[in-house]
Amino acid sequence: MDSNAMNEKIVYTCFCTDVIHEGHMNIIHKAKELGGKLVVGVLCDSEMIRYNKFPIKDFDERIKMVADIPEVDEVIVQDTIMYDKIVEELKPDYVVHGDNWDRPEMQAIRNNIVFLLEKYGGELVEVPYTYSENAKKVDRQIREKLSMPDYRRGRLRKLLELVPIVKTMEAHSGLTGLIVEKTVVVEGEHIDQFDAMWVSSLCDSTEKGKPDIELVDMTSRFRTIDDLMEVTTKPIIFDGDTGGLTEHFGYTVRSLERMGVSAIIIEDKTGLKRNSLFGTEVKQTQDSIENFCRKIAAGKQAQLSEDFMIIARIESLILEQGQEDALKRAHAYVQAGADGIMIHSRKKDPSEILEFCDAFRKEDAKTPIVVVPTSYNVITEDELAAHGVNIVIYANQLLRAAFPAMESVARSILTNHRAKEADDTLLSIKKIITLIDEI
Ligand code: SPV
Ligand code: MG
Repeated sequence: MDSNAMNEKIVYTCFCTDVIHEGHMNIIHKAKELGGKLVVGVLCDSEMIRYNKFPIKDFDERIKMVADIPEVDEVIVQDTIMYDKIVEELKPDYVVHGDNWDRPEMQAIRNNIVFLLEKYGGELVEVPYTYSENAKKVDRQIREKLSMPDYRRGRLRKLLELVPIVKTMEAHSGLTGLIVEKTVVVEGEHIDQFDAMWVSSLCDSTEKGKPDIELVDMTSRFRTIDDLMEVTTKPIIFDGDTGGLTEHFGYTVRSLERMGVSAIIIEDKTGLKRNSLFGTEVKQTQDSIENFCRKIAAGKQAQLSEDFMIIARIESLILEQGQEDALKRAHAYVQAGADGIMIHSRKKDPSEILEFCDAFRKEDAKTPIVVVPTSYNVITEDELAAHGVNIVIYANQLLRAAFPAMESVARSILTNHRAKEADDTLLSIKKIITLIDEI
C-alpha cells in the first residue's frame, strides 16, 4: 500500500542546488513541521542547465547531499523543471517552496505548481526565503568556481554529454557576455538559456571598426576574451580564423588553455583570409589537406590540458568544392587529431549542410559537429540535432542587432537637434545606472 493510501501526508520540495545552506535548511524545517513523509526531489543535470544553473557537483553527489539531511525521508529525481510528472506520480499533499519567485521563470514554475495542485486540492506552502550573508557567500563562491579557468575550460565537454545540442551565442564585450550569461526565457513549459559563447572574428573585428581579415592581432583578441571572462562563467569557443602559422599555432593553443577557453575553431584557408559569407565573390584559398592536418597535429601536440578542444572548420562548401571534398577533409582532420569539425555554408537552404551531416555521421558516430546557421536561419535546433549536430553557433546576431539601433538613434538626434524623440527607444536612465551589479 502506498503512503497516500495509508493516509500519511506527502510533503514535497525540489532542490536545484550544489550546496545546502541555511536558506535550504529553513525550507526543510518548515516542510518537516507539516508532518507526514518528506520527499525531496533533486533536479537532473540537463534541466539544471536549461534553468541556467550549471551543476558543479555530479548528479550522484547532489543526490547524496540531500539524502544525508536527517529530516529527509526519501530522495527522488525530478527530471523536468515543471512539476507535471512529479505531481502526477506523487500526488503530494503539500509542495513547499521558498517565496523567492522574483524572476519570470520562477513565476512560471509557481503558476505550474498552483495549477497542478488545484486539480486535487493539494497545497503550495511558500516559506519566506531567508538569504543570510552566509548563504549569499556560499552562492557567490559557487559562481566564482564556475569562472575559474580549469573548471570553465572543461564545461564544454561536459555540456556535449549532457545536452542534445549546445546553444552558442556570439559575445564580443563584457556587456554582450552578460546578455548571453543571463538571458533566460520561459516558453510554455520550457525554460531556456544559452550554453556557451562564441568569440567571432567577424564581430570582434567589426566592433573595433576593422575588416575580418586577421588584422586584429591575437593580443587584442585575447583582451576581448578577458573582458568576457571577467564577468561571465559560460564556456567560450574562440574563432581562431586560420590559426596562423603552424609554428605559431601551438602557442595560441597554450594561451587559450591557460585563460580557460574551451575550444578553438580553425578554418582550412590560407593566405589572406576573408569572411566565409563572401564565398567565391572574393579571392580565398583553401589550404591543402596535408598542411591543415599538420596544423591540427601541432596544436594537439602543444595542448597541455585534457579538456581543451581543437575544432577543424571545413570551407569546401563555402568555396564550392563539393560534398566529397568536404567529407574527405572532415575524416582527414579527425584522423589528424581534431576534437570536432565545423561545416559551413552560405546557402539559404540548409540541405547541403544536412547532406554533409548525414554522410559524416554514417562513418563517424561520435566526433562533434558544429554548424553556424547564419544564412540558412530557417532551421531549428531540434532539426539540426536530429541530423547529428552537437553545437549550434549564432555567430553575429547581437552585433547586427546593435548597429541599426545605434545608427537610428544617431540619425534621430541629428535630425531633431535634441535627444527627446529617441528616448522611447532607449534603456531608461534608472536601468542603465543599475544594470551592472556591484559585488
Ligand atoms: C565569424 O563569426 O567570424 C565566423 C563565422 O567565422 S562567419 O562569419 O560565418 O564566417
Ligand atoms: Mg570568423
